[in-house]
Amino acid sequence: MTAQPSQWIRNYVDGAFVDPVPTSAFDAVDPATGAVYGRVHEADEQIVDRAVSSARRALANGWADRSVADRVAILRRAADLIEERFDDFIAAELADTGKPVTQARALDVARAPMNFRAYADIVSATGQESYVTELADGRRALNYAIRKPLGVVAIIVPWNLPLLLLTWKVAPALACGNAVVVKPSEDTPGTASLLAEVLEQAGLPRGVYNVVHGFGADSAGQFLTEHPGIDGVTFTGSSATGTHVMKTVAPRVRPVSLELGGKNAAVVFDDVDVEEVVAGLSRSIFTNTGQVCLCTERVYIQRPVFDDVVAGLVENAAKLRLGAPMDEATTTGPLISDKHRQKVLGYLDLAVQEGAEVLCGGGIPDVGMDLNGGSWIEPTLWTGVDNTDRVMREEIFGPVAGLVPFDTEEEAIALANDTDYGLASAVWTKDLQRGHRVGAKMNVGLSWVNTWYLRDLRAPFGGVGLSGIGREGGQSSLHFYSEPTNLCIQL
Ligand code: NAD
Ligand code: 6OD
Repeated sequence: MTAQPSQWIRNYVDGAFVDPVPTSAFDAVDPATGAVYGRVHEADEQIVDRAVSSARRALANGWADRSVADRVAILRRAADLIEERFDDFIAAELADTGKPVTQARALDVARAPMNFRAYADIVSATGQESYVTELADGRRALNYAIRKPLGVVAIIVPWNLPLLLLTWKVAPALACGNAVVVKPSEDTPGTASLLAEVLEQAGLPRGVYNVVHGFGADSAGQFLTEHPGIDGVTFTGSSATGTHVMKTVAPRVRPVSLELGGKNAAVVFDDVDVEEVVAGLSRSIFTNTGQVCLCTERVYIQRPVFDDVVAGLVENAAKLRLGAPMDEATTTGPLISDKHRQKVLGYLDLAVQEGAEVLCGGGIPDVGMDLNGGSWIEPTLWTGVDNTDRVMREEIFGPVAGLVPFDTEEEAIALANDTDYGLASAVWTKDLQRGHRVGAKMNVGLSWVNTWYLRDLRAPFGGVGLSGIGREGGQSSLHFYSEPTNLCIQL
């Protein structure tokens, strides 16, 4: 028997929450305890269709033609309102993810108003291309581009940084005058519905923001991407699903932005301050329990400092505090679900079969009676692995990393680039010339030097290879979420 919901998480269509249908619903589970805390109304084909139609109507009713100043005012109000309801967003994010409150405050929820304000600033400050054309026969023309919204944009996001990644797409889409239908992950539905309340209060016209809940195949995700009323799809998630989404929209030749998985490398040269680097690497391996697409899962360390860096990482892993999300001392939460834990545990077993030496972790921790029903996993580090091992080639998406020694700069570059993915990398060195040189040779969308996950929202963000297609962020987002029309006026 299904647990009685203490809370309904509802679809939001045409400016109103849809009354839930108990027979068409699934459990919302708190991954820190494994307890069901609510029920989510799964959108059927009809609800998705109504959401897309209402988005189209909202465009026709004038949203697409509103001035930039009008749209920006709404984005700024939304940012203020998220801050006013900060604790509600924290509570929803923690219920869905079990992540530590300290992280949710500093990263996940903090980034939501930042995303809205950043795109309010970017769209306000952006002009249009224009050229005065002079032909050989003496004629002159003024060529300029006007940017129109794409139209109805489907936004599909994953569970790891739910609100951050949702607002990262919703803000530029609205800034450019689109109407959106968002499909959050089935594992983290809460904040997308809460955002609907905020956007309504901020004055967003009905139909401009719609939320449909559900799964991928044979559910809301598929209904949305197959819908003929969609003018573009922006997707963040796994490379396998991204490929599928791309195929689904291909027959209708719609723009697709894909932000996908990673198997990110860090390269540590022997001139570093070991303590500093160990702190940086510990962040890049273990943040959000390794469930950030940018997290490091492969670490290449120059031989003279190999033992010291490895020892420091193991020492830091032992200091991580797994615990209740609301406990201020907790550093590390659970994995998102037991399903995902089974996948990660499979890789922990595989690493041993592949000959890895397990330096720490490798299994399920005891986190105490109240929490043992959650999907907890031990932070795990390996040596004795190399790039031929599956655990060094496939994205695991957990708090794990393989540590490998190298001798020369060329070898390090080759090892880091020996992957089908290409999202992010981090190079650690005191030699800034080497930092520029090696950083530029990383075959990734985002190459950090002496830092990790330091973001400027104006910069292009995305990946190469299996890590995605296209860029979002700053002007790249404005390009994706709008279509230019070139007006050519003979003078
Ligand atoms: P996922 O691909 O399983 O799901 C992502 C979203 O797609 C979910 O909302 C899901 O319901 C939906 N979906 C699944 N099948 C679908 C289908 N057939 N049609 C339409 N929608 C469908 O990914 P996940 O497990 O939720 O997230 C983890 C993955 O996301 C990791 O690979 C991670 O690296 C990646 N990720 C990438 C970035 C980035 O910016 N590059 C950011 C965060 C996460
Ligand atoms: O910080 C961001 O803008 C961003 N898109 C982060 C993606 C993280 C992946 O898990």
